[in-house]
Amino acid sequence: MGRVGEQAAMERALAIAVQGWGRVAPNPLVGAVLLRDGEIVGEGYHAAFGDPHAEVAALESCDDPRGATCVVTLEPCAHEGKTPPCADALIGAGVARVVVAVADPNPAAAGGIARLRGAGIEVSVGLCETHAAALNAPFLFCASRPDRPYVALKLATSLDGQLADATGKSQWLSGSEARAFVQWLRAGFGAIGVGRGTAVADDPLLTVRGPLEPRRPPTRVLFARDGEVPRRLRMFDTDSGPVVVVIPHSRVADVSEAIVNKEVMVMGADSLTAAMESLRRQGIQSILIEGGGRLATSLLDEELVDRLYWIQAPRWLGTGTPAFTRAPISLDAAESWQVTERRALGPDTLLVVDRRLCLQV
Ligand code: AOF
Ligand code: ZN
Repeated sequence: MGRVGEQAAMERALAIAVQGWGRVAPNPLVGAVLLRDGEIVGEGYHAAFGDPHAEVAALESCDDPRGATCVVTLEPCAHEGKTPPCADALIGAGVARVVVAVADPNPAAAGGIARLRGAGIEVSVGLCETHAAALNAPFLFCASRPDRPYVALKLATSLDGQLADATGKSQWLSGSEARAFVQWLRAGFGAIGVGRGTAVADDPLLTVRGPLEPRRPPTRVLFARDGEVPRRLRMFDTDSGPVVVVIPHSRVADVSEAIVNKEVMVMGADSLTAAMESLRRQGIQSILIEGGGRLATSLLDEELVDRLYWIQAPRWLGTGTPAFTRAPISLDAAESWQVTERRALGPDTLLVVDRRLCLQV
């Protein structure tokens, strides 16, 4: 194997960090690689909430970390949290240099960079920072925005942007790889949301049913702007995790009365912005919206979407249910988003597109 540079080591650290998806939230995904003379001599990642941090896992995997460079996706912590400070562990282990992708915006944990430098360790910050900021977009967003959850939209469409054919059929537009990806994706979000149209048309369970079992089952959220909610839906099964129905305040009493499962929480909110604020107050830090087109359009119109996971199936449907039905936006006024990832999911294509990433703390 050729020599591994710091860039390649950071890419490796970012790749292994993802293995904590669904298990570490609301903590960030963090990976660390120990490098000596162009060779990887240790690596680790934060595998589960409360478990050792990435740097400590990497140090534990290494016979002799003295003089090595630690390449890590997030600033090493300086706090005594569920585990002792990583900055102290790195100092104690005698590493010579630390390369950090992004600073930690969590005031309780930050300060590791200064502490390392104070101990005479060379620290460089910013390598692969865009990739690292995309990796932890929900964590970084929540640190600077206490008002609402991080909102991601997941849509599977045809080549011509339809969510369903002209008869309303959408199962299965995308293939099995894309569906497996969605199960994995769900596991890392605090909540999964749908609009009333989708809830009625598809009656989805909205549970996580892939091989990755989430640390906590995501809360399932039904957004019913018109306040019309069926008495029974499959997603109202609270044995599979908490359920919230969001409706206008004026409908709360009636709907609470009507829904058969009394454990379903009925939340009054007169706009999507107000709904998101209430969800954050309930402790939800990230939500994956899975449709339909009307909810997706309203969220975009209200500037409530931070990321789009767009699965494009290579089929034509002509007319059907369009993903978006927005008012015209002139090219001069059109906001540019940033493609963070392009990936094949079997025959389908995944595009991850970010509105803006939080880099500054
Ligand atoms: C690191 N390395 O691998 C992670 C860090 O709840 P605790 O005690 O585990 O602390 C979590 C906080 O520590 C988290 O919010 C973030 O600021 C930082 N996470 N830091 O040095 C890691 N996961
Ligand atoms: Zn730490």
